[in-house]
Amino acid sequence: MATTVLNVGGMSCNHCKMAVEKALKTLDGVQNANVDLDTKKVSIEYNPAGIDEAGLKKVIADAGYDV
Ligand SMILES: [Cu+2]
Repeated sequence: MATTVLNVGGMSCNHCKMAVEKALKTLDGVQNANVDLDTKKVSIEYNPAGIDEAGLKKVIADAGYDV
């Protein structure tokens, strides 16, 4: 497993937190995703064999947030 922390813009409330976490967790390669609204960061545990950081960013962008 690898862990990465990404800065995500546009998250303002608990709904945003849930939306970003849910979008990430639906991915096969993602083990866990946790948004910190105070710092606007999401830490993601993922399997690098299943998805790369570019793929993670794409999913966040597709959910409507700036990454
Ligand atoms: Cu929100």
